[in-house]
Amino acid sequence: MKTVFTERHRLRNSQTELYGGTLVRPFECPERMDFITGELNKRGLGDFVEPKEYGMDPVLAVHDAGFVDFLSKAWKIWIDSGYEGEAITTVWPARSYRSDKIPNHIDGLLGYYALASETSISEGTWEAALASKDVALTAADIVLADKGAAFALCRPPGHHAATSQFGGYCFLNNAAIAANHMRGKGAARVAILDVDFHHGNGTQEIFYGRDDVLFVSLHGDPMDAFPHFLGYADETGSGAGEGYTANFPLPRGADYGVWGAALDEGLRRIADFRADALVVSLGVDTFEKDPISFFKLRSQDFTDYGKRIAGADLPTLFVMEGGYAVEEIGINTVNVLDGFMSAASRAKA
Ligand code: Q9C
Ligand code: ZN
Repeated sequence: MKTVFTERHRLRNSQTELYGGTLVRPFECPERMDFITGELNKRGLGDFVEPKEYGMDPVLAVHDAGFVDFLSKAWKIWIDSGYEGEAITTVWPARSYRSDKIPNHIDGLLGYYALASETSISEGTWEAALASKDVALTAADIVLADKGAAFALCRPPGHHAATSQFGGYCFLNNAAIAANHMRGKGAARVAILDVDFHHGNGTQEIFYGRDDVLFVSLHGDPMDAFPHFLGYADETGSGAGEGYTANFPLPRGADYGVWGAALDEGLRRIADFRADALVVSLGVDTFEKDPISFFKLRSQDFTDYGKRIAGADLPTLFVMEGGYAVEEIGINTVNVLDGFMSAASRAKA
């Protein structure tokens, strides 16, 4: 299986994350990629491809133009306003405010376009986000051409990024951009399976009213886990999209028995949908040692679920999302790909 990857991810090198009342170095750090590329090489899977440039059309097909314009300029506006640290959101259009005003001041703009305050915007963030969506699009085209499988080693991640909001370490929704691109290129029905520990609120929102993209997500119950305000089981889609969103919120301490049963149910939903292609939002923060999550998957469980995903027998695009147990992120990620390839007939393409 080919891995699409670029060193340009290093342009995202924020030094601040607001966590537990202090500014810490972000959990979502560049070294994450070093452990994944290192493990791919070690296990003979280092078939790396550089991304092509796709421009903005595939981005604007899922994201709001004002939001994209804001992201492209946010760092400059922030610095020009005289601030010295990284851009951290401090105010929002909260329930008692109006939400129809897009302020001029950078503080107001950040609040309008941010979902959360842990994700600082830093110099180079936009350039890294652009490279990341190109990684996803390049891998999507490989999957379409081969009817096989490919790994988009994206950083920054994307599944929290909504039509017009960033946050949860995400800026552009790589998986959504890729899935929508595949829709326009011959895959009439695309299923998205989001196995990151956190609910893929951005992906869900982008496709909520559509019946051509099925969104299935397994995640920590938002009553107890980020993003807290979306990802409940009663969210099933709206209008034409009714029945095309399926959430599996799972409790603290969920082990592979519990998680795997939800995966099997999600895979049944995907089989019923009769998809032409599958996009896997691959976060490995379900690992027992993840520092910010509360599931109990062991490293060998990742191999097993890779095999189960291969059972869907679909052209499959893996898109990297979260995973913060940095020392083990390579092993767990490559275990999924390895398990998939060991069980998939079409993976060899
Ligand atoms: N107390 C991804 O995995 N903060 N994003 C959690 C925990 C945000 C995770 C706070 C976590 C975002 C792509
Ligand atoms: Zn996550």
